[in-house]
Amino acid sequence: PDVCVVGLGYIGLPTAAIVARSGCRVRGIDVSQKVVDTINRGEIHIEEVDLDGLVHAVVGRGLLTASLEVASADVFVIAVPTPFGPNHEPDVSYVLTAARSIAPVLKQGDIVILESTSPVGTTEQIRDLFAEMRPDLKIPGLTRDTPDVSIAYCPERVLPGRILHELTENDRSIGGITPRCARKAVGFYKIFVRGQCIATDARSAEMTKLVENAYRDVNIAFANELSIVADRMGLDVWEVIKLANRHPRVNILSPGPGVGGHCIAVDPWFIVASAPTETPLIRTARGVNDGKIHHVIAKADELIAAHPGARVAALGLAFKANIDDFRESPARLVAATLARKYRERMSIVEPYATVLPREFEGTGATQIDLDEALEECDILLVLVDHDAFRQVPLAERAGKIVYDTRGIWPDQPKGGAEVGEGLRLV
Ligand code: SAJ
Repeated sequence: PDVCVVGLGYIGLPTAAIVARSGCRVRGIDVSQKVVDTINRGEIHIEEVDLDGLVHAVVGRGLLTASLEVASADVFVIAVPTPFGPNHEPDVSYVLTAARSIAPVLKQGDIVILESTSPVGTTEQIRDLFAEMRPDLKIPGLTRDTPDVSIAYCPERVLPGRILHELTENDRSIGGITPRCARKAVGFYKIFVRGQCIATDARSAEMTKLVENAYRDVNIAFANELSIVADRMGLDVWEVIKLANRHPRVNILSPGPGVGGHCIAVDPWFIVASAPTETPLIRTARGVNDGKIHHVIAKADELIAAHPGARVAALGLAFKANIDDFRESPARLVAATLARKYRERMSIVEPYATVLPREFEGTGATQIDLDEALEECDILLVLVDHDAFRQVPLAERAGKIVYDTRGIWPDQPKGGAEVGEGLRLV
């Protein structure tokens, strides 16, 4: 089939490239001329392992082209952002705009699939929009006859840094507006997915995606709450979690400086918005994870203030390990808040950033490399568990004051709070 992927971001572009690799002709649509031009040159505007080579290859073979305009195709995949508003209410306007752009070119036999994380009911909104804009077509769910088009919801569940692998290997939940729609959409995913394609209804598939990320958020909140409790009780949370996880039915996740990224910290709110009074746990988990950021800021602030003149290195700005994605990153918020206060005393180590984000401008904080930090800084704040940090041997950090929010250095000696004596806070 000819495929049209609307939205060429972190999900749309890798999906477009993988579908093209399987031999389909793919037209990718984006609102940004710059993005369109970059892709048509065979280059990419986002960072993801091995994506550059793949895009270069499929553009070179003429299988993937990018454009500003939607055109006729057999399958349409919508992968545009669904942000939330000031009161955490989901904003599906990009999804509806994408659907509106598809409606005029829809023809009999076409399949339209929504992949964007969306509140329950959004796929039905697309159905209603098509019915309104195309009274000439038989729309599934609204006709007793065999419908002319198929409409389905299929969330992506790929992990940044492993997107190309997970796009083909993960199982997919594929929810049709009708069972026939689901079957048609499954047929499309089977072209490039090696994992199982499981057919369901659209509303269940929408909820499944939200539930997966809310599940993780709630579990990380448990770990983050434990870390604050352990801190208060003078216990090493990492030791306690390690031991508890020896129980065959316990698997506590890792505490950190908060939850970042564009999914786990966002999607739970979509469930809360649909059922505000029935979601005390999900809402509280969000509060715990956001609160952990401020706990880390307060604790780091206290530590730095207690050591006037000591030089501080913040290790990491990314939202998680080994990626160069700094959006919605707790580490970045912690480092920037401290940089505004401690200015020249603060240095930032981020091997995945060529320059510091804009909010560091004018703070006086500078970017240094890991070697310099280990030689020149007295206080090390571990904010991201990049492998490069994890691998620093004890000998190189023995005399440092360490605040290890990720638990990457369990062998760091606990000691007095004086510079040179060594101290490990968790
Ligand atoms: N984190 C912790 N402790 C942990 C695990 C994660 O503090 O034990 C933090 C990370 O440091 C990061 C945040 O949580 O700041 C999220 O990281 P992540 O690796 O858990 O997830 P994401 O946001 O990269 O991707 C998630 C994945 N969802 C699940 O694992 C249920 C991915 O499969 C989804 O496709 C993606 O969200 C998405 O797009 O929705």
